[in-house]
Amino acid sequence: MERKHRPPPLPASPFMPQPTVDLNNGVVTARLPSGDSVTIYLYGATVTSWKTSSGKEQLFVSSAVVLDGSKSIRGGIPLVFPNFGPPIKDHATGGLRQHGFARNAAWEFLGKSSSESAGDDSVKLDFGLGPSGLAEPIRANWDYNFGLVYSVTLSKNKLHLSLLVKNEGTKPFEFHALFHTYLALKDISQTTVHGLRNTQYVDRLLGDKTFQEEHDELPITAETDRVYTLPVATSENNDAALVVKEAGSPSFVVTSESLPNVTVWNGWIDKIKGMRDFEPKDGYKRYLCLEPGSVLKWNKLEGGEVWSGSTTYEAKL
Ligand code: TA6
Repeated sequence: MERKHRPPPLPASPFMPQPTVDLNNGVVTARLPSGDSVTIYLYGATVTSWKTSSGKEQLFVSSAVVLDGSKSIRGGIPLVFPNFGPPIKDHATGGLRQHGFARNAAWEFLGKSSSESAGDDSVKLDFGLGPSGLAEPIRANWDYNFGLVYSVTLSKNKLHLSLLVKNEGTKPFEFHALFHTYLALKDISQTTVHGLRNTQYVDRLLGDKTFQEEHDELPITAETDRVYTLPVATSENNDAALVVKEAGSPSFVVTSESLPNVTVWNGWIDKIKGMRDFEPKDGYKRYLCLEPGSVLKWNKLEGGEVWSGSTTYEAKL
């Protein structure tokens, strides 16, 4: 029986700190009571900072980064959609730029959500992009009615990224999607990637030929630009996790869902020397791009269909 004059629900305790989320001048910053924080530019919905409770920055951003919207952000986590790599001739994305338009587009902040428990330990930030967020020439070059919802969830020592793609129109379209994450390192020469052994990879530096990875701990000792195909998580290896190790200790654990590929990229000395917006030039020693995505085969959506893929980075140091 309904009680008369039921007291209002108790608010989350005023004494338990809550996550904070600010939006200023096109930049969203979220902070947890634990001190973990994340910063996202609406330009490209690019994550430019992820700090754990110790205050340690987990992402690499070039000190010559251009943040005025005139070019994609060099570092952090740029988004790649609808095409990975250089535009592909004779494909619907052939008129777009390298890595597509998502990282240069004006995304909308859709809002935040966090669990109601007092002293919450996570906050989810949602961003949206549709044809209206694209400059006319780009819309003309890829004339499909698409909808993207990109969610960034910050929790203690973890950053979860999820991209949902919807075909809002009737014409089917094909796309690639990838999180182009620049992980911050102390020293690339002390860094290895574990979890790729026996997987196949396309070597972008060797004519896109396919090889099998022999290393249990992959060292990065020269320019590296490889797209791996990961084993589908099974009951045996249900956590098909990748582990970035520094001096033998895990520094990042990376797990993904519905993303069959991961690109491992370090431009090394010469490639970085040629990048005007990449500074300092010895910065190649302090980053590794570990980029989960779905990029070796086109993903196809019929009208009304939806695709989603997600990745979780856990910082261990
Ligand atoms: O993901 C690796 C890669 O495709 C490399 O080939 C290199 O071009 C890198 O992306 C950076 O590309 P960007 O267009 O951001 O300069």
